[in-house]
Amino acid sequence: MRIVVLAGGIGGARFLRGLKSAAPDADITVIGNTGDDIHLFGLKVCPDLDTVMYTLGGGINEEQGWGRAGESFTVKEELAAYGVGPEWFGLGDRDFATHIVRSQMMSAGYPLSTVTEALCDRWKPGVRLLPMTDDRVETHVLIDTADIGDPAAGEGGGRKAVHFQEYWVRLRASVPAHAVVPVGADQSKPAPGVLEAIAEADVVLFPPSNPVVSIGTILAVPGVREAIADAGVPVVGLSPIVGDAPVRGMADKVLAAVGVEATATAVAEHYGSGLLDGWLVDTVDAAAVPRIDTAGIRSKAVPLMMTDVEAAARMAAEALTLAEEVRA
Ligand code: FO1
Repeated sequence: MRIVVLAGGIGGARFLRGLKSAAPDADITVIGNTGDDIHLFGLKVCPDLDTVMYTLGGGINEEQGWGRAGESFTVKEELAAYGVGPEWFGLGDRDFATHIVRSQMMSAGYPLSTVTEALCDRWKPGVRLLPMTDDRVETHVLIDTADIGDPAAGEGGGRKAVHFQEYWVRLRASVPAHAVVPVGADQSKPAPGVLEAIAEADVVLFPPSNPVVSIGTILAVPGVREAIADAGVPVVGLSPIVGDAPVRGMADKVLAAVGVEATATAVAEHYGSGLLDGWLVDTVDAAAVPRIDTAGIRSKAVPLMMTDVEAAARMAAEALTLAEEVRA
């Protein structure tokens, strides 16, 4: 069975670990979000690609869900000693090596997809990891300068765009987001293999990743949404919202920015029945199933807390079962 998964960061990676366990013989292609990418210290950092690669390759810092296990921060300390920022983004020494190899290969002219394949030669994630595009896309968030005491605010403040990572990590999404913009998405093209993987898929899955800044960004690459809608195979998603709150991260902040309520139902309707055929909600949201069904999306309530690999495997199995029910 050929499975295509649109994945963001931590939720997507943990789901994929369960999917590999639930469908060990499946041929899994991951289309990874690159809107979180950030250029720091002359290096290109790809948080969502690295989180998938490290998680499936066995190098992830399990508690954090990002970065490497067994990290040290000597380089980070030395950069700070030079007064070279930003200090708020925690890059470890082992992680730096990934960004150095990636940046070196990209300055030699290799596209991000080739670089990702080369990095995966080491990590062997057991899936084919494709960036959504080889073109530069970076998500920016529009906030009020008054909310961050920005000296440049002047009277009455105004608004400014900050890089997603600054909003997410430095600001901890603690201020309202007025807009979320995947800068460059409109001009980007799907990376080599992306449209082919979707066309050849037997099922497409939307894991419990952030519907705006992760899956939404992947769908913003021209051609991707249409390819999935036209693939003619079941598209099944798992709600990242449980009991009207995001399971982790701060998805509700960016959902508000795009006018979507933080509920399992609202996210399903946000993707739309033109795209989604099935939608798993957690058992606490079982009351939402009839309304989602009415919206033309086959829904089912199952436990959606990925407490360990076995729980994630059960969720993945439920998603594949729902896909077969939809296909029938
Ligand atoms: N998240 C944090 O909350 N704090 C950090 O200092 C941080 C550093 C970091 C470094 C490399 C990397 O690949 C991810 C990192 N993340 C950090 C997580 C990152 O912000 C998120 O994983 C994604 O961008 C959202 O899914």
